Amino acid sequence: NPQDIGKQKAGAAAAELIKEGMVIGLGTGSTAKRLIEALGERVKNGLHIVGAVPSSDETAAYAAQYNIPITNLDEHPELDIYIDGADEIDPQLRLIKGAGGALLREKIVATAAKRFVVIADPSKKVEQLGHKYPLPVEVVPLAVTPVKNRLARLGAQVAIRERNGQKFYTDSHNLVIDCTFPEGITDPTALDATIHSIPGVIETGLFINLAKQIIIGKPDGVEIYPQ
Ligand code: DER
Repeated sequence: NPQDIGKQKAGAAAAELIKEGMVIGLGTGSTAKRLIEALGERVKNGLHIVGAVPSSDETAAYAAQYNIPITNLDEHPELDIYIDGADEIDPQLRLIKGAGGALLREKIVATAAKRFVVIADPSKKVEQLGHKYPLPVEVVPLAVTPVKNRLARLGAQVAIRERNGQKFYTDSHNLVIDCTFPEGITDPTALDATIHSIPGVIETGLFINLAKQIIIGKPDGVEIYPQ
């Protein structure tokens, strides 16, 4: 379908940004998988990268299938580029991420990169964050109930994320509270700071002042901005 074609085109375009000898970071999700596939093709055709830091165990396993050399932030604390998808992208390039549950490691790896490029289909572009996707908040399990209650007091509709009827645990063995703000998020920066001030909160899915460029893939081509 057009969305999948768009993701594939955005992933392929992003793979072209990866140059010989780079150390890169790989995102998590279906669009990131399109990048990994395209990069795998280039590696097969002789591109040599020093290594890729994955943002999840899932991505590490997927990249290994394409013979992309895996490394870590101890070996390479500074990356040339990080490429990942997003759930929502606003006009100021602020993001909601974390539908795939990898938000903590994604934000760690994104922050380690000189350049964070987001790849997405047009459905991810929004005027205001919070209307299409909930905001994921990663929480230490022992604190999940008081944190859930405090997030509710901020006006969020809150739910502890489950997968197949079980509580979902992240790669880092934390829980995720999905926060829905029915009116949208008017001040993402303030909300991020408020949520981070709650003891037991590890990370939020608000990515502010991180993404440098966005590649939007459509069936008829890609647009990258800002140039
Ligand atoms: O969970 C995540 O952060 C993913 O990167 C998400 O933001 C995008 O996933 P998708 O490419 O499968 O839509």
